[in-house]
Amino acid sequence: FFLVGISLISCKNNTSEKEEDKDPETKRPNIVFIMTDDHAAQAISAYGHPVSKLAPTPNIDRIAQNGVKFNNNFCTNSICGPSRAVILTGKHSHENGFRMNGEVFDGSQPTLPKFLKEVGYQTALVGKWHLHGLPEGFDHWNILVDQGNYYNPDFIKGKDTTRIEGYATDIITEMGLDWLKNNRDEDKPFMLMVQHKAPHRNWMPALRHLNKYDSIEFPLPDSYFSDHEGQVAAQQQLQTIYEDMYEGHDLKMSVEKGSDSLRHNPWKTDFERMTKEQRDTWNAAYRPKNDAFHEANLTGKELAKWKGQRYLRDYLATVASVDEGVGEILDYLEESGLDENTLIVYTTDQGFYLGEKGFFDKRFMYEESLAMPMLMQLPGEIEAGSEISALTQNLDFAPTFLDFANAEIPQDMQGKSLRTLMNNSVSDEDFRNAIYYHYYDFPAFHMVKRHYGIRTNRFKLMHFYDNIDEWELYDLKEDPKEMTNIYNHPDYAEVREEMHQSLDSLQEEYNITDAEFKTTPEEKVERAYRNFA
Ligand code: SGN
Ligand code: CA
Repeated sequence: FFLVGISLISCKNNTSEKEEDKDPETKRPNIVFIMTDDHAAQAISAYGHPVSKLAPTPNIDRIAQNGVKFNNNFCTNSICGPSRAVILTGKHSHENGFRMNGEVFDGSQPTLPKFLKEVGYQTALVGKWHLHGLPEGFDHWNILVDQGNYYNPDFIKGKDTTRIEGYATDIITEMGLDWLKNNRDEDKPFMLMVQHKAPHRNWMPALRHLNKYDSIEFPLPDSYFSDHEGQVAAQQQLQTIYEDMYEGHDLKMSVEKGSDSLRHNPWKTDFERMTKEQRDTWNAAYRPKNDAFHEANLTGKELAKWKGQRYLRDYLATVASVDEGVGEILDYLEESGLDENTLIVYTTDQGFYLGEKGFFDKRFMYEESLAMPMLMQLPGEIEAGSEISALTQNLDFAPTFLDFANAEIPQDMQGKSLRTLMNNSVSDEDFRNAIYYHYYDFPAFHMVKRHYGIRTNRFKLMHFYDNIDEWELYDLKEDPKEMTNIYNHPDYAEVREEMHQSLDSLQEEYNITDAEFKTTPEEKVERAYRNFA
């Protein structure tokens, strides 16, 4: 038995990657990873939210129909750069070193694309990167400068920065397709990452979609005018649609009737970089809507609701281009037969608010920003139309992809392969008891306080700290919208104790030391300056 074991192991080791991939039985799957920026689950019709029913995403939904929908997938730190760093490393922010936007990712550390290359995969990345520094571990990359712009964005490829005329979502889709069709080595399995800017702020739709949702009244959430009772950090944020959005830049409101000049618009470049033709088409679409707004003379809550409507219409119109792009990629994968052996993933870097609690943006550990939509398909491995309710995280992408590539999953990765869930060898309940979260980016845009916490299937405990010391506890079964903080409720004293214990043990498991909770006054000043200068 011992000898047989040895020979099996050595046989496996001697098999070269190419041999393995020549046999259709053992051929490792390709990976097409499509990630948007700030795409709320409420805006993906596969997730069934009322808003998405009025603005469906039929192509993104195809992935759920062909494969699996994860219903409890969460980020570890609800902000762009950190989420991307977690995806690349399979490690929490304190381990991969990228805690806040604006930091520089240490590209020399081991990452998913590097591990995949080692086992013979070809790796490519197009679109948003936002980790500062240049990508490492990719055979091919072409990335947006910083956050990227919707119109005529600048891309960095090697040493060159080039402005490409057109609409960012369409350009990035095209770049992904071009690589698939013309640039890859057909003898190797590959991972292609297609990473959109949309639907990130300031939600500028494509010219063909400027009027797409004008006739639709989207439902605003019940909590739109929340006063955040019992939620001190929420009372002090700056991400309330009707208080903090810039009327020009974000809401595209004009200064007066008949004018195309925008109200408050601090980042002029988003509009100034449009060509005259683009701008004319844009103005022709927005002028009548803005004129009607001026005529209506809205104030108070009516004005606040109008702003929510304008936001949702623009946001969902930017999603429309994403959905079309996903459709084009799926069509190509199907026509070429590649879909038979390609793990196709749709996700976004974190959740987002569509007016819940009055908010836009993300950052908070409340459900809307914590949740990350995640859909995957791979025929033969993933049952079509299935759903998984296990507690999963962006931490799990890297181990999952390495597992599919038959590569070793490094011991120090903190995520877990989701393959066991997809082949039903582990039940949803047994996969993970609780997820850990930690957000650090304060002071910064939107002024959401630093906080950390855990979420189980039923409860959520969070602690806001730094220049505040506030605990919140929610019973997600009784109060899924997290309106009532029950941290001090006597009926929940026992739950609170248990949650504290789980939090402590999870922090120990993830190697979290006291240093994680400290900020120096210099760091605070430096960050505040960097964000608001
Ligand atoms: C920009 C946005 C913010 C947003 C951050 C982070 N302002 O600064 O609203 O929170 O990005 O977003 S904008 O007016 O410049 O768009 S993230 O997705 O990159 O984390
Ligand atoms: Ca984001």
